[in-house]
Amino acid sequence: MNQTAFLTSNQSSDLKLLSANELHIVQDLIKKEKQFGTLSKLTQSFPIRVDLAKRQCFQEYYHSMETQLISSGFRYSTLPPSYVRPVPDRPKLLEVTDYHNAPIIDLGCGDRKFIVQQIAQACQQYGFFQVINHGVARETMEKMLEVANEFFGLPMEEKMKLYSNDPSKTTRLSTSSNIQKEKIHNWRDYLRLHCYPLDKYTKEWPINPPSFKEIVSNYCSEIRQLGLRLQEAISESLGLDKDYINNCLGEQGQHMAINYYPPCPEPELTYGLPAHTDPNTLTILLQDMQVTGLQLLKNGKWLAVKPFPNAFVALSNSKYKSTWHRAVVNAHKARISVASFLCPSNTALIKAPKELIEDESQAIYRDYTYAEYYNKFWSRNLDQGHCLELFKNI
Ligand SMILES: O=C(O)CCC(=O)C(=O)O
Repeated sequence: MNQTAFLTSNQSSDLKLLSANELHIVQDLIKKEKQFGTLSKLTQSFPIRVDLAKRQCFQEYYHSMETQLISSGFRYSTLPPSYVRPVPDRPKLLEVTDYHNAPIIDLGCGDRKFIVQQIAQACQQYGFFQVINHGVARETMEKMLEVANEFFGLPMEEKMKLYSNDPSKTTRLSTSSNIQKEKIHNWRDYLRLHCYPLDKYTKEWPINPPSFKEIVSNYCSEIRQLGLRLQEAISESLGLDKDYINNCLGEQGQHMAINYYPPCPEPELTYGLPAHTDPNTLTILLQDMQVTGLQLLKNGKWLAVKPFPNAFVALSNSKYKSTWHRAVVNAHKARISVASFLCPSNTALIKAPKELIEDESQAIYRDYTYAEYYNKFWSRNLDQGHCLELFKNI
């Protein structure tokens, strides 16, 4: 039986309750049925309650728009085909074990030498570490996660005001990763903000929730202090002067991705974010305390990093490993993560410190400006291999 017949024969009285506009949306959805595999499930719920169906119709309607945000509150019962990964490229969740010895560094321990040693070890062996006693107030972290949740809970109309697929925009809400380039989408919506200098960018930021700007500005300032401190320690751990990295990267930019991964009907078929490395100096990740999702690659195996109370995950790039990481999704719960990225200034020339190589011919990568690297990164798919490979000396 086709959907129109199903609706008109069983639900004609209920459909009369819909306004002309709503009816139009329902009809439009029916026309789109072939495009959207979930519609049959949607229409099956019509006999239950027309108001529920109406709500779902609106949400599916928004989803059918060009933008495809998935934080609409609509609970899909199957994964839309454009999110389904081919079999060899699925997360194989049953094979993933916990990252038991994930390094945790106590920045408040008072022993600088020990901290620097631990950082050297973590960056060489793991490419990431967790930090505790990091100086960012617990309240700042909690409020950040709360306001992020509130933002993604806003009505679609409100969120859509910020929607853009243009990576050069300094404030934008988008979905998946690079929707214009990729073939298969990721189960994620994200709000991407430039955050430094704050007074240049906060005027573009969301005005809702009303507390957003204040809470997020505060969070960004505290994170920047932490990031610069970590880069000093990383510099020292490489045997360089503590200011070496901060000096050579110029007036560093700061970006933020507030990631929202809605409950996913079939988490084993897709990713929130597929395996990737980040295109910046340092990433400081605030994880949802309730829902795990971050996984890191170690010796060819994916390991899940459980959120550690009040800790941040720091992912480093350089002589040190640039860790492959990914985010998987949860069948029942939404997950939030907040990634803060410290980025070299656009004109900073990225090159191996001469203190670390005997002569220039040993440099594995050619020199490049950060602007060149960043543009290359966004011109490709997220999971297309490490962007740095393109800068290798031949
Ligand atoms: O959600 C996560 O745990 C990872 C986020 C991430 O990798 C990113 O935003 O680049």
